[in-house]
Order: sequence, then C-alpha cells, then structure tokens
Amino acid sequence: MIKNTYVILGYGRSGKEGEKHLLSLGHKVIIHDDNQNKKPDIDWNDAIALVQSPGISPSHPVHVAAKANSIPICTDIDLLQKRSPKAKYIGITGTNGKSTTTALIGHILKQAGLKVAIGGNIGIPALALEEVNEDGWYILELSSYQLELSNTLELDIAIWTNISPDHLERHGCIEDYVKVKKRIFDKAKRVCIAKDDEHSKLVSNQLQIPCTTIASELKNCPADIWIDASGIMHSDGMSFDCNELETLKGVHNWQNIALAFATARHILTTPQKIWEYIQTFPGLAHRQQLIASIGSVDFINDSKATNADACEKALRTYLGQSIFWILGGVAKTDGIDHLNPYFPYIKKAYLIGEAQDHFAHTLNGSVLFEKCSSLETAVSKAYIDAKCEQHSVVLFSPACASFDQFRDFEHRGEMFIQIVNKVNP
Ligand code: UMA
Repeated sequence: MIKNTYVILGYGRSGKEGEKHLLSLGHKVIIHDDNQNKKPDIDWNDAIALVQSPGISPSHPVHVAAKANSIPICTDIDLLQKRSPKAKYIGITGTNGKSTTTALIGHILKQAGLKVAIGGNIGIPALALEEVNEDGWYILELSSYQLELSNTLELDIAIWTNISPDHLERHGCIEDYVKVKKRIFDKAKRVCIAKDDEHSKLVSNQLQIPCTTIASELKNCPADIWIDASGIMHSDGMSFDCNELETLKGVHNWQNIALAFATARHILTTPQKIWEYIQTFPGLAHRQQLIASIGSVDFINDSKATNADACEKALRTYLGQSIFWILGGVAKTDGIDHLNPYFPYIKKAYLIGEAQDHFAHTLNGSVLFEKCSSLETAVSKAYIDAKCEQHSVVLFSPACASFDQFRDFEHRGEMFIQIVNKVNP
C-alpha cells in the first residue's frame, strides 16, 4: 500500500498553511487540535509523517504515538525546504533580537535587489511564503520550538544572536534550551554568531563551521566584527556609527546591526552599500515602536518583550525620560527580579494579567505600583500620571507571555495601539 496521509498536529497559523500545501500536492490530511474539537482516530499505517506545530511539546500524546509507530516528525520549515529545494536559506535563532535581525537582513537583501521572503517565528508561517527561485533567499526566524521539531533543516547561513533563560517550562533547563538551539548549526554551511554572553561564547568556541563572530558588549573579546562602547562598528578596517540609526536605537540593537551586516557581507560585496541599506530600515512593529506622542507623553509599544531580558533593553533605551511602565501577563520562571537595577528610574508601574500579584511582590518597597488587571485600565492610569511630567514615556514592555489575555504578542500589541488611539488628550 502506498501511504498518502499526513497528520497535522495543531491547527493554528502553521497548521492551516501546512494543510493547504499538502492538499495541493494531492495528499490526504488528518488534523488533530486539542482546542478545536479535532481529535480524530489516526490510522498510523497510512501516515507518511506527522507535521507538528511548534507550540506543541514533544510530550503530546499524538507526538508520542507517532514516534511509537516510527512515523517521521517534521515541521512546516522542513516542508518548505522540500517544496523549494533550490532557494537559499538563512535561519536566525537566539533568545532576543531574532525578529529585528531577521527583518533587517531581509531589508538589506531586498534593497540590494534580491528576491527575498521573510517568515517563520516572526509571524508568517513558512508555507505561506511565496516561491523564490534559486537566486532568491528565504530568511527564517527560528524559535527553539521549531528547531526542536525540525529534522531536515539545512541552512546556507545560520545566525545566532544571544542566549538567556527562556521557554524553560518546555525545555527544562538552560543547557537543554541551548542544545535545542544548537540544532540550527546541524547542516549549516556558514555561521554568523554574536558571542556577547557566556553561553554564546562557549557555543562559538565549539563550532567547526566557517564562522563570522560578532562582539557588541564584551570588552576585549576578539571578534571579526565588533562594536565599541561608543557604538562604532568596526569591520573590514572601516567604521560605522550605529548611533545614527533612528529605527535601531539602543545598545541592544548593536548586536542585531552587526549580525545583519556580517550576514550581508557574505552575499553583497560593498560594505558601504550595506550600511546605506541599514540606514533605510523602517523598524519593526511591537518592538519599542513609537505609537503616539500626546503632549509630553510618548507611548511605546514593546509587546514583543515577552521576557525580562527583552524588557531590560527597552528600560535602558528610555532611561532619559520619566518611565511609566505597563507590564504583566504570564510571568516567565525568572520573573523580573533581575531588572532590579532599573527600579529607581521607574516613576510608576501598572500591573496587568496573571502576573500582577507576583510582580507586586517583587516591586514592593522599590517601585510605586498599581494593580490594574486590564491593559485598558493600565493605559488610562499611566497616561493620567505621565502627563504631569515634562518628558515622559508610557512604556508597554510586559516581560511576560501574552496568552492569559491575548492570542499572542501581536494581538496584545494591536490592542495597545487601539487603546492608545482612543486616549483623549
Ligand atoms: N494546540 C494543541 N495542543 C496543545 C497546544 C496547542 O492542539 O497542547 C493547538 C492550539 O489549539 C492551536 C495550535 O495548536 O490551534 C497552535 O499552534 P502554535 O502555538 O504552534 O501556533 P501557530 O499559530 O502555528 O504559530 C506558530 C508559532 N507559535 C508558537 O511557537 C507558540 C508562532 O510564533 C509563529 O509566528 C507561527 O507558527 C508562524 O511560524 C509565535 C510565538 O509566540 C509568535 N513564538 C514563541 C516566541 O517567539 O517566544 C516561540
């Protein structure tokens, strides 16, 4: 009997695109989704593979059953590479900065006139990306979830941003998180890696693949491309001033800039041209995005900050303003304790979602705070307080996952924008 069925686990964005793609190839598709009343009986004898959505853990019973029946397990990323084997692929992983680096690389290559499709964890499922020909590039943001489940990933260039604890509820410990992330290198031809943190430094030292190293924070750390304390990037005997990049503000963006520059150096020939393209980058939604300036108050949407590390970058960027900080949601295991050095700079915090009691406990005695439960209440209270100051910022940088109140960080950011747009000056 010739097998013709794919089993799709998870009927979210990637699952739905997977279904469309597989049906177009003439396959039969069986869908399992725990929350959408789709729990069909599965005849594994007819199954070619299980296509698993990234957010679903390998401990899921359907995954376990597939394994027990020796059925290959893959993701939409594997299917994309099967669909478009001749294109070139860049994959970007790391804890923070993935999306900005992904978008920036895409922007540079597009400006250079190359055919480019940008997707993956950044929000566009791999199989929704249009076909690019053999001269074209797929630029894919890859989460630890996708890397854990993808089995045939083969990249022309693998990019590594940084490591700090994240998604430990799924991966168990930081060592296993790093191990899963390292799968990005399995069949990579070339690597660009930032080695600013200790985990990444170790990973970089172990690599046996041609590698361009970046250092943007550690002093005296030898690297191919490095950024000094004043924000000047040094490469090819030339220097470039990161401070002039309006849409890539903040020290945390230096790493993203250097990685994108390093990647583009492998594809394009003129460093000055690459720098010109970087200067025209329009910025990304939900990452320190200025939504409105009402009187003396700037409203910043940083909904993508799902952990304390990402949030720290935003707090650092706005230290020169009076910060009215909206945070909360589903807290990560390490909470916000290590943001402690920034607490003296925060005028007031507005707590939302499941984490509000936990964060109230952390802030107690250090930062003035108010439990607001909802985002709407938090924005309205923060604005009332912020407008009494000269130069203030209502910073929505939640340091939490979103799924207690929102579909995902994008939905959360859109809601923030809608609420801000209704604010009465
Ligand atoms: N589901 C089950 N059983 C479960 C858990 C979930 O059936 O035990 C079902 C849900 O009911 C839902 C579906 O699985 O219908 C959701 O699947 P999914 O969470 O994988 O979501 P997708 O919509 O396919 O989105 C995924 C990524 N989601 C996650 O990794 C959680 C999106 O990353 C990605 O943009 C999208 O594919 C396109 O590639 C989001 C994300 O939050 C942005 N990523 C995490 C992060 O950045 O921190 C890793």
